[in-house]
Amino acid sequence: MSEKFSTGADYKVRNLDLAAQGRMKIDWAESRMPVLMALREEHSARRSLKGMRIAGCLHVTKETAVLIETLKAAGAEISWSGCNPLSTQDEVAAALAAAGISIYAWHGMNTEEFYWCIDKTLEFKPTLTLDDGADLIFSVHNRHPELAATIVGGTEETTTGVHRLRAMAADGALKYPVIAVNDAETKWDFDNVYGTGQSSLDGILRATSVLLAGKNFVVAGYGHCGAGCALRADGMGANVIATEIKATAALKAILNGHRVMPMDEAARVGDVFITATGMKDVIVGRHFEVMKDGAIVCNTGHYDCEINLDDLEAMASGKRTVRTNCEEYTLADGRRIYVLAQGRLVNLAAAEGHPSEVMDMSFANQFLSMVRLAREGRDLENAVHDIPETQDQHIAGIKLQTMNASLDVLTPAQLAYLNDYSAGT
Ligand code: 9W1
Repeated sequence: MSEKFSTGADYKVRNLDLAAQGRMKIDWAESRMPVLMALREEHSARRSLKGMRIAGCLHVTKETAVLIETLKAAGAEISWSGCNPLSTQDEVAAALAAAGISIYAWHGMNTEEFYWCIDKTLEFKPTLTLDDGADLIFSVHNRHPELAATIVGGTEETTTGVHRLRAMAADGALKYPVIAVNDAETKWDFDNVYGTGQSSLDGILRATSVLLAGKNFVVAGYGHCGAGCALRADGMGANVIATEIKATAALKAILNGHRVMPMDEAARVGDVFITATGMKDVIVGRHFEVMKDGAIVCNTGHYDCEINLDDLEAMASGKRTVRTNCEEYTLADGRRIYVLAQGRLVNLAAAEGHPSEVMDMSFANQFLSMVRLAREGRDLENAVHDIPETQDQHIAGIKLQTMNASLDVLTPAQLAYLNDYSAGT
């Protein structure tokens, strides 16, 4: 890899010449993130984050750029790094550096560089931390504990991060309050169902260009992500089959019009398989043994362990890349099986992650949590705090407004009826 970088007093990115391209992508995302843009207008007038220094560690994407520039517009100073070595979009990082944001991020960095970038963002002694995976919070606690005293609070974007922070809080080890952005309904529900649903189908289509109508589309795991994939595949005319280990989830799949069967049966009839379980070894050798010629297999669940590719490699007599993100395995009897994105997350590797419209609500939660911490972080316990239900309704309400949808409002008489316990029902 080329070791050329663009560096300045307070940034390090791959190539500053990409800034114009990056700005175009940010403009595109802005036009599709109306909630964040409405919050930008409101809070830039109020300077709600004036005096705050925010260190952020989150995927450097066009959507994150809209969040960063909204935080800045509200008066905060920013220092940013990427939270995943492969998710950084170098052109977006360049555009942010060119706009005067302190940013340390480039695609393909190694672990040592990753921590170097985090440490650079901590140099200005942040008052707030914004995390995706809790690396900033852990870096403060484990390597720079002296910084905790002046940190008012932090936020965390992911399920895994929130889980670990709750464990930390339970041990009394958490040194400042953290808001669990993940647990907002306008975050996880929409990310998992609509974000993963669309982007996974997008990844499958980009990698294969197959017709989904009339195909047997097997979804392993009917949780939120699986249900989102099933919803979209169904909408494109596929016959959806779900596999499950949990009775209530399987029942939902059936009542949503899908079939349910064990993977041992589904393997024989499926045309396209997608795993969304969070468990390893969901599709293994005995399933590949009975699959139809031309079957397509991919994953949108937990990293790359849901499909056992070692089994497939051992069975295959040949393997070649036939399209971008599409590998053909030929078995001894001549059947061909196609694996997308080497079993890694197909929505990230073969498509572009969640659409901007979905990230709009996740990041509106991040933004409003930063504003809340700036205002009342000093009064919050050193614990993991939930997003208030009113914030979910506020964000969903702005989103609806931007979609020209309005709600009905209960009349006083209806409200009284709701609370009336004097008469029977
Ligand atoms: N997050 N802006 C890859 C994304 C990696 C990634 C990851 C997203 C966004 C799931 C966040 C190749 C964006 C991100 C584009 C991309 C995520 C991991 C977003 C979806 C989550 C481990 N997790 N996400 N857009 N990479 O879409 O910030 O394209």
